[in-house]
Amino acid sequence: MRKDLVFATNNRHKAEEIQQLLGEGYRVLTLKDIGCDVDIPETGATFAENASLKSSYVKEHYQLDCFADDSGLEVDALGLEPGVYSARYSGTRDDRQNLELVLQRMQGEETRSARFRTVISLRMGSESYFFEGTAEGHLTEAPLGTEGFGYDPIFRPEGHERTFAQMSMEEKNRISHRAKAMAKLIAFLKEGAGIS
Ligand code: ITT
Repeated sequence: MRKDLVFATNNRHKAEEIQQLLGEGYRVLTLKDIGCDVDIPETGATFAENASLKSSYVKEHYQLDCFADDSGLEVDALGLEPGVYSARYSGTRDDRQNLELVLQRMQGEETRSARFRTVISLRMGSESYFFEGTAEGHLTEAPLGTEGFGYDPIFRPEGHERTFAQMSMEEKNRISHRAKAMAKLIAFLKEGAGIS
């Protein structure tokens, strides 16, 4: 039987990616699916705090077990920015403007190491759990590829010749930060905790 899981997100790309990772055994419900149209404030200073704010909001207002993630890009030469500000780095939610600002700030910079980081917060019953995943890589000089979202066109993962945006969703899902954090969440759920 398919289990319902609330994923506290408004980002349909992420919901699609995670549905694919979870497979047939689960049905991922988004905030829209449960009738929640609140833009839950992400005012934390860390990915864990922001993920927790989102999962706790659903738990407290809908009494549903829920998980939420917060992710972002950490660029070493920019002191780990954009970090928790990834979604609005340029002051807008426009992916193109955000990645252009990163490229602009990285102009002439030789140290181009960066990573995507995801932290998942799971609120189950009265318990709270965290799962983390990272994808190490380097920033390109210019955007390459049209798949994915966010900073995918400027991020080339370690050991690969192409950016995330030049990979299919399946290929990205094998190596991404979110996939790694999700794998830990799935392993935890399969250990028998279960979700009601
Ligand atoms: P929700 O908060 O509604 O879940 P969001 O778009 O804000 O959606 P995140 O907080 O997880 O998603 O991510 C913040 C930003 O970090 C996101 O808008 C992208 O710019 C970037 N980002 C996160 N994961 C990414 C990925 O896999 N590829 C490219 N960019 C990513």
